[in-house]
Amino acid sequence: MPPRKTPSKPNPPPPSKNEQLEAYRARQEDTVLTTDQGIRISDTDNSLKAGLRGPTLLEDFHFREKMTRFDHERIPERAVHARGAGAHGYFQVYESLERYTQARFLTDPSLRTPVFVRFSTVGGSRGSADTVRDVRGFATKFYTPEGNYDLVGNNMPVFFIQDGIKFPDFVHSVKPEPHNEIPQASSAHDSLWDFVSLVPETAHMVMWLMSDRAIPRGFRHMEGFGVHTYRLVNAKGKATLVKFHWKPVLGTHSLVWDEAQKVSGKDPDFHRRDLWDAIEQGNFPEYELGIQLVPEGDELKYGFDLLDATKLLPEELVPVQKVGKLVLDRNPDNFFAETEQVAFCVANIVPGIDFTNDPLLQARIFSYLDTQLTRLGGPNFAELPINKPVCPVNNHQQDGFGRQTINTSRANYHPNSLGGGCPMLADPKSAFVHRQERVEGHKIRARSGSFGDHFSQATLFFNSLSKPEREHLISAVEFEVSKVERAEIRERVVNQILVNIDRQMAERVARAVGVAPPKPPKASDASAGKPAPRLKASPALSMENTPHDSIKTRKVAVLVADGFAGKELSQVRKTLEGLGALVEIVGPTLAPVSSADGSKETPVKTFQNTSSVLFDAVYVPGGDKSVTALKKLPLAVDFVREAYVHCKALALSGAATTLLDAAGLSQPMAKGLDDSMGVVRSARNETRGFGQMFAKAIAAHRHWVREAPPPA
Ligand code: HDD
Repeated sequence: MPPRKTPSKPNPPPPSKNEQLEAYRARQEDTVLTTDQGIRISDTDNSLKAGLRGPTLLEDFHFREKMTRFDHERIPERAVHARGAGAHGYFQVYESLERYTQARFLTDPSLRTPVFVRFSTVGGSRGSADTVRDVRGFATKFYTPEGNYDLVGNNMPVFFIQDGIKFPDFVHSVKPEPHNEIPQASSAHDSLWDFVSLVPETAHMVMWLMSDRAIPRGFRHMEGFGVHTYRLVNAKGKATLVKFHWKPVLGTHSLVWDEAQKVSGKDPDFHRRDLWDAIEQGNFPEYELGIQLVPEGDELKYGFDLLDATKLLPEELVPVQKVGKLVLDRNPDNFFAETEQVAFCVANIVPGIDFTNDPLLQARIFSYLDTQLTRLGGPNFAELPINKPVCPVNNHQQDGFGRQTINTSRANYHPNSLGGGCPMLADPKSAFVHRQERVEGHKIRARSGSFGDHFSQATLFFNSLSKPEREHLISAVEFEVSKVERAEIRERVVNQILVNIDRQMAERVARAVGVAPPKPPKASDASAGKPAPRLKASPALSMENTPHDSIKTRKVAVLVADGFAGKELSQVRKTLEGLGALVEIVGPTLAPVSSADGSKETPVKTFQNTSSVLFDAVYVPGGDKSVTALKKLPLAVDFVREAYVHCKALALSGAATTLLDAAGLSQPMAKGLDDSMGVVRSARNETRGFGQMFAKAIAAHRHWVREAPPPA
């Protein structure tokens, strides 16, 4: 029988991802302990021995199974992005994008496509801290009715290198050094800066890495980018170039470096916990999908090559259109089964989306499946519940380690007549068909001249930052490069890279890291050949220009001891909670504290077990007795001082205003800083307008003006 071309009956509608996962969930309530083979076990605390004090017997299959399973519990961690946290959710497009793409999840506004998202740091190992200076991964698996689509992006829109063949070199340089495996999860060391100083195409991404984007407040407060230029392809085969963005509804916010370093010790799970808690509390993180569309053929129209992943497409040149929403509404049931075993792959695309010839993307198309063969122990990892598509999977790929599916057909080849020609070839209209593209050229190992400008966009990024953001970036470069032991590398960073981005920055860094300042420019300098910029600045690149209008889910610490102003606290709390903030009482111990008017509050944290770096804002209600007690507690005074130094919103009323003295802050305050700088004070224990003013200060996120030297 000749193979039939199209199936006679349509595929049944796919189950939801959650329904599909339900079939795999093993609930252990009211169960009895068994071996892997189902044999009931009545003692798992004593091994089988020859005599009470005798040796353990080989015959003890329960001991051997328990031990051997434990011995093999670990799998290789990801070569990069080893540390991460995941969540389930859904994506829904606002309006059909059928003009541009035939992908169902982008054309059917009634469809809620299930997703699994994994956020990550890049360089650190699985147990490293969350708030290190690093790029963050933002990988999304869409379980679409047409198969899995993975958008494997980062929280920065560009990358370190232009051609994937340099990925192993770059990653080796940023990872801990090979002789002593130091430093963990940090780019502040010789080998990374050695690489950077020798590979100028890294310049733009290094600026992003040194910016506050590399220390996000949380996964819920960062943008995501597909980085590469992809193609959308509509049903007629017409293609449009596209750049993908994720815009967090809460705005894009960062920590400050001193704070980030302290959080690494106080709560290494800071970002993971923040994501988990938000979802458990029903505060579902939301991001809008943005697209920038460019007609095919315009790859070179903007003064750089859209195939070059070290370049971004400024939003001022091509606006980002918001086309749909991603909502993360369910935590995983099991970290290993879901977050650790999820396998993202840039090659997983669906009809309606296609690749471009970006050489970084082309390498990625190979690398992900390849690495997963080792990490997940063989080729059947797509059958793991978290990776399994919700649509039917039928092919002749069988066998291999860990095969789950029991294929019942006698025919495992194509074409066949024994299996009635099944699985049959799909109608090209519903199949993924690579878009035809004319390619012509010499076989050549070289880089296109259109990839040649490495500094213009590094400068554009630097110039687009607000002054405080720029100052933070310069301090970050000073910090990192000062950690480089070899003077010749520090010198090369200044003279080969930084000076081509911004001369003043290079001069400042040179001073800070003890190398000679850059020489005056010569006509032959790389910067001298920089094309004239189309834009002097791209305001969209500054985090200051993202939403700062909400205090939703912001964490506010309320510092109390016996005798606090109870009525005031409850009114301020009502205002803050009404606006969506999360208020936590911090006291000397976990024992209830009494207010001056007799009401009670039970602290959920103590000065010993928490710290201001774990909160967005700090409020100290009045009450003479309470404030006198707090002043005697160095940890409480530090709480206020650190919140001030990290530019967080502070609210102090009544006697609490004197805490500024105790924290050594009265001088800068007296020298011209006032309520508009995020320190909201009220001489009396009054609440009218006070909570509202405090909320406004929290929504501003940080009050950088406090970083400036106090006015003379
Ligand atoms: Fe990659 C993981 C993002 C370039 C090779 N990458 C990985 C993850 C993210 C990214 C988010 C973690 C996915 C997860 O949570 O499991 N990678 C990027 C971005 C890049 C990029 C945005 C540039 C635009 N990556 C890149 C190149 C290569 C790789 C050029 C190799 C040629 N990436 C890998 C990998 C990883 C990976 C080694 C490690 C674990 C994995 O894939 O599954 O294959």
